[in-house]
Amino acid sequence: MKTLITNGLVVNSTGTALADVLIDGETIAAVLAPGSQLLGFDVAANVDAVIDARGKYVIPGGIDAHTHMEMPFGGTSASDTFETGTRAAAWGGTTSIVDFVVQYAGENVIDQYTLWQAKAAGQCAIDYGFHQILSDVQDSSLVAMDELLKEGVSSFKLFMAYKGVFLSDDGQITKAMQKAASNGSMIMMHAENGSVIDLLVQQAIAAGNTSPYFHGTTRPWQAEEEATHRAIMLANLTGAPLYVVHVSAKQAVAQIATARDAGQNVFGETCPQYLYLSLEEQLAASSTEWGTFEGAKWVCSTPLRSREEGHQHHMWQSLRTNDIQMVSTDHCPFCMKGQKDMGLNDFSKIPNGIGSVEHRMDLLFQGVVDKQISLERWVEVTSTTPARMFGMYGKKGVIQPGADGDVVIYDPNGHTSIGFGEGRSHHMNMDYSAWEGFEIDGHVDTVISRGKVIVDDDRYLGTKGDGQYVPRGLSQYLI
Ligand code: DUC
Ligand code: ZN
Ligand code: ZN
Repeated sequence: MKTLITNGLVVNSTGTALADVLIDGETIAAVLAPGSQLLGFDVAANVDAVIDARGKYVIPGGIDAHTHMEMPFGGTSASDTFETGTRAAAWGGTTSIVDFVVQYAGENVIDQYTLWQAKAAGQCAIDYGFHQILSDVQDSSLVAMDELLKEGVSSFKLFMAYKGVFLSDDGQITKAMQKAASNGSMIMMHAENGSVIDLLVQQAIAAGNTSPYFHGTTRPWQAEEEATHRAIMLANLTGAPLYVVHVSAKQAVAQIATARDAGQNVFGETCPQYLYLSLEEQLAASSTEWGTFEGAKWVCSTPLRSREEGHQHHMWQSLRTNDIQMVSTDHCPFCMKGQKDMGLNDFSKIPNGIGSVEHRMDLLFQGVVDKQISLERWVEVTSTTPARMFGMYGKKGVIQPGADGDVVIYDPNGHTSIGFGEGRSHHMNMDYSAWEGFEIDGHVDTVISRGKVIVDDDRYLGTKGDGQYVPRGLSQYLI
């Protein structure tokens, strides 16, 4: 199958050009001057399909490097399976995810990796890779870090919060970092001080402060800044590269910026929820249906921060200045009925997470419209940097000959209404939308995954199992 996308504005992180894009089979074969002439040969007359992208952007497919499909967590499991979550991602212009294999204390890392490969096999709508979560860092886990590298798992996530579930102590973190420093892999960190949070949560519940709002107040920015600083110091000690996930506090950004300015290999990721949503507007929300429990829809960790304190504004600024390098979703959806409502009388029992995998490309494009980031930076933070950060660049994250045919045609004159109402868009397996009512001045028109059109004109044309496992190399930000 040969497809030619004509007359679009090709947007790479390095710049834009009016060009035609030829996809041959699963691969981009050529990027041509508009008009599709190649040494007098009429390309358009010799392909199977021509897609007219006049007036539209032609961008590399989105890469969401932080998702938790069907993750067992908080006494339940994330409501999107690999099948439903990757299909929703495709609807929103994301053509690759990197999900997390979970290892809880006592479990064997390689056994868990094998289990996650089996869960995802034949299910995904788009390409997928894996990071590996390590909780207790057993001797066998350190050996597994070398073995997994050969399998294309080049990043390992540790948690400084969730005691008894995921938390690794500083000694365990140091051990894993020493291994990463020696084998070239990336350490990803959930940076919140778990002991402090556990104490504040206990005190809040004892005082009768049980509503979702207190999820935010018991995970203060100081707990994020402190843990971020500690993670940076341990990375400095060991020489490991460090990627801090879901940064939400401006003070944590400052720690990352300081370390980067000092020459350390430290990177920061934020998520759409920390750019748009807040403690005051969402976590404190009440509705007729849910009363003061409405805020449970937005219980995630790190938590939504105060708009009065200016975290959201600072996060957009940090994306512009490259103090924060990329945007993932931390997609971890739970339904209100039967999942979030486990915490009706105790916010600490609300499963942590919100669903955004479908909307990340749109929400960040709105940042272009609102002049928060440039068009090229949109592509960079949603596709190119994730590809480079996690060893996929060249095949992913760029429109160039030799790259996978993962291409999105985005209409800047289109419109997307997010949510469940009439004419709105929502395909994730949830009974609510964390983004209900958001209006986007743009629209994902066509999504092509390895040369196959899987979304076109608001129709889903893909099939379960289209997506393939992507073995990843080392981060291209490291020497
Ligand atoms: N935070 C969430 O909100 N959900 C999944 C795990 C995490 O760290
Ligand atoms: Zn986390
Ligand atoms: Zn996460």
